[in-house]
Amino acid sequence: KPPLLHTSRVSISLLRCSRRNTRPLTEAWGFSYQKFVHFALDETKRRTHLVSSPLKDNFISSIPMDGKTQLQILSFEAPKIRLLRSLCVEGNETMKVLDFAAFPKPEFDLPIFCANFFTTASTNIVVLDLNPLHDVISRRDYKEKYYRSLLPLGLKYAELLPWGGKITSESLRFFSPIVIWTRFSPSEFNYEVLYSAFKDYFKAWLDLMDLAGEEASDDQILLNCEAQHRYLAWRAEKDPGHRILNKLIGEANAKDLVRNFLFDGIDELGSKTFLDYFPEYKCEDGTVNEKRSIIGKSFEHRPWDAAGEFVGNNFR
Ligand code: BLA
Repeated sequence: KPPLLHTSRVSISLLRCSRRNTRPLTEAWGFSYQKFVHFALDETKRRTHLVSSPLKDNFISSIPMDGKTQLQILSFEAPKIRLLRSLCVEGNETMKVLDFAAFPKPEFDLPIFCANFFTTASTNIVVLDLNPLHDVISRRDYKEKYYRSLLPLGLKYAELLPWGGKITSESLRFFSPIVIWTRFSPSEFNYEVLYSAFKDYFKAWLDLMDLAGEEASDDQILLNCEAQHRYLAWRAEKDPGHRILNKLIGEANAKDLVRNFLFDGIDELGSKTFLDYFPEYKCEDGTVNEKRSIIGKSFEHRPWDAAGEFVGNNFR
């Protein structure tokens, strides 16, 4: 039986902050994703031995920017963490970005922590999740092991940060029953909720990490390796942020950043190609279809019910 994990509370200060307090932040640019990153690093350091990874040193000098935008990258590793990395884009009046992820070592079947926030003056696009390493629909045991005790946490935020509408259908297989996929307009209240959700989700991930035991069999480690490699292959090829990174730092630098920093491991954890994993993207001439989605967008409503059962498009 999986141990019952604590499900953190939305902080009291947040509850005191009235829901009606949704005044837009004209000075919203004062807010920063840096505090999210600081929180995560401090919290991780309290729980494990975090060491700086040399990965990022290869990039610092190779990123020409427009003179205003700052692109901050950080990367670390720990006894159970293969790669904990962060990309933060700020200093530009038109957007802010946080792409924060933690990838476990293949000896552990832990989910992948994933926080992707894209903010402009008019909107925020948010994906926050403990992305499952293995398929939560066909592998019920995996879902039970990691998500059953987290469902109350997911439900709380599903109310505060409601489902963001139709998405690339293919993305759904990388999301968990507690995924937060939402869009909202900038307001102090919304940022407080998002910060609170980030803290709670990250602490939940660290709790799982604390408890995780090393796999006993080499076969299982291989399966974990392949599952993580498939995930990296998906994101390195189809992440919606690529176009913006291309614009910011040029195509060659963006490609390098994506393959050797954001989704580092793609050349080490396996040898299959994107098309081996996702053959439906193969064009007649053998190249990868540039479309993000073959099936198209769907899932207008949250495709999991309150008990964490997958209901797909049959939302009632
Ligand atoms: C939009 N980002 C999105 C969307 C999703 C994600 C689901 C909605 C559009 C869609 O349906 O595809 C995020 N998709 C994910 C994640 C996974 C996935 C995390 O499959 C994981 C498995 N986003 C970033 C970065 C930038 C960024 C670094 O992470 C920019 C530098 C931008 N995301 C971005 C933009 C959009 C977006 C501009 C809107 C564009 C669009 O809808 O195509």
